[in-house]
Amino acid sequence: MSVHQQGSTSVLELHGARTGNCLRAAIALNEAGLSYRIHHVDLRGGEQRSEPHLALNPRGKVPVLVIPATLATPMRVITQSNAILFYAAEHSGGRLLPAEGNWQRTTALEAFFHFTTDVIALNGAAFGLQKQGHADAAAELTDRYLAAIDASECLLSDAGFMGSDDFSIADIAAFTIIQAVNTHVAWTRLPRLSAWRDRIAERPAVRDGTRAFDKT
Ligand SMILES: N[C@@H](CCC(=O)N[C@@H](CS)C(=O)NCC(=O)O)C(=O)O
Repeated sequence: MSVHQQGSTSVLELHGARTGNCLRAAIALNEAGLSYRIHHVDLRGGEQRSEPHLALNPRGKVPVLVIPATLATPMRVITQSNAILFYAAEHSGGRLLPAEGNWQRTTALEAFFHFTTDVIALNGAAFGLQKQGHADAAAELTDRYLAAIDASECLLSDAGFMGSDDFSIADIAAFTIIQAVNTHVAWTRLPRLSAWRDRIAERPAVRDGTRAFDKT
């Protein structure tokens, strides 16, 4: 999506709150070495449905990444966390996703989609169903995404990353959802996944991204 400049900022702006989807975007921008400003959106207060926010994202969701205008391009807006991950990857000089034609890219994407479609999407749906009082359906989806997390140990490469030999957006997608549901994961039977999680958590860009929406 691109929108006309509203004349505000010359750095990237990440609009969001302390949720898994927003932390995923923040970690990716950090890992890519992109500087950005945080704009807190008060979800409890309904700010995501305010006029200024809807002007950026008519679907009333966060995260939203605002890319400032340049002489050559208008201001642009990205509204899906995983699209923000791809934007970060494109601007990371190859550090977050291997180049096209490299088999490692395919295996990284395989792991990335395992987490986005089989874990993150089901987690979001389970959350919505639970809120609407459909506890049984929510529990069924929860069992399915926890099983997908169990199964993800076999996606770890010998080098210890999700799907490929290097850190990538697959690790970011996996780490943020696993942290969000961490108390439900059967860690004792997942030693490699547990070691991977500890290693990813120690990365400075991950540590800083995890705190991006903390209010000091
Ligand atoms: N698929 C979207 C999901 C966005 C989403 O559901 N965001 C939640 C917070 S994590 C939100 O904005 N909730 C506020 C609401 O629905 O009112 C993404 O990955 O960005």
